[in-house]
Amino acid sequence: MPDKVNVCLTVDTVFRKKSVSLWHIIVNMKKILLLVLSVFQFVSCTQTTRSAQTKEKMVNIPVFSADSAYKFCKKQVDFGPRVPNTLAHDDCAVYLSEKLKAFGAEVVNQKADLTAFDGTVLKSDNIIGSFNPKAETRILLFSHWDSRPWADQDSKPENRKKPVMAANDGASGVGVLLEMARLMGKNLPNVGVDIIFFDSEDYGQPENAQGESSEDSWCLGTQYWAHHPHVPGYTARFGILLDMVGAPQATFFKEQMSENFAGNVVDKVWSQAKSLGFGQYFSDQKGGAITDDHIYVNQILGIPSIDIIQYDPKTTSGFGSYWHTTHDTMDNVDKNTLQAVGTTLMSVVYNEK
Ligand code: AHN
Ligand code: ZN
Repeated sequence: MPDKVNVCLTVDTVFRKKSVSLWHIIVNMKKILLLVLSVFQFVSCTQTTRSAQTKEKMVNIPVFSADSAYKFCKKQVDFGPRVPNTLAHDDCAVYLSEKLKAFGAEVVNQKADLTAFDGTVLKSDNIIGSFNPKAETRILLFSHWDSRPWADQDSKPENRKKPVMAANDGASGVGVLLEMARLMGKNLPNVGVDIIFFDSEDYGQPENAQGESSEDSWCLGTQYWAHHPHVPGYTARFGILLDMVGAPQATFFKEQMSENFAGNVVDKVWSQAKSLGFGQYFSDQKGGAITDDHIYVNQILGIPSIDIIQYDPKTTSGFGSYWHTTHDTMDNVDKNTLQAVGTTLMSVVYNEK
């Protein structure tokens, strides 16, 4: 904390210039003042902020803890698959809402009955946590928190009806956002921030299902919120979706629809990542177009939104080999990847004015 040391030296210099006849009083005052300043310095140093140079001035950015994000991720997975209409799902919803509240967010639980492609009514719960709720300028950060009910991409046919543990495909994004919420509650950013954990993203129609395939069978929670935002007339400067952000050595390619709708936001995030030394995760290569929660935020609400989503060129799906399989477990979540994503997003948010 060199800036705090500077404060002490300045005061010291000023006191040396005082009259000699007042020497004893000054020495005593100096001791008291230095004591007060060192207490202040100690308190400041415990805030664990990182300074970053922007074009205009230094900003203090709280330091993202990957250990903490990892724990938030594991806690969700420990409930079991968070498939809508299950106890694990409902227990996890309570956990997520309580966590956001404990971190100081204003929380809304947006419950809705949403009908899936197969007619199942999903008792859905979008969980919304707002920081600086009255601020007009807002940033939207979102992830889905539900688990896919079927591991339909599993290599073993006997696993394809089992639910997905969704460590990466669900819990990783939420874990990063919970850690950001923890830090934001202690040290508010300049702008308003809304964190939304969307439900019922992953109940989409399997490729081998009967009937016409429907892209809109995915992202049901987001579609509902976009039509019924928690605040009437809701808008935000931009939105960032985190989807599958925990795999070891994940690469995030520039997703096509993010580029089309919000190219400047892609540039903002990718250049921040690069300047922080995370260029190996945030690749400059173009990814394909992905139907994901950001599409509806862009199309329905007109909030320019991007998707940070793993692209794995080695697989035919383009997603990680664990995707929609029984292997989407904590073994596939890596703290280094969580660190890269979390640190980048903290810089993005704290540099907004
Ligand atoms: C489709 O598979 C159509 N979109 C991917 C959205 C998704 C599912 N993200 C995570 N799980
Ligand atoms: Zn999925």
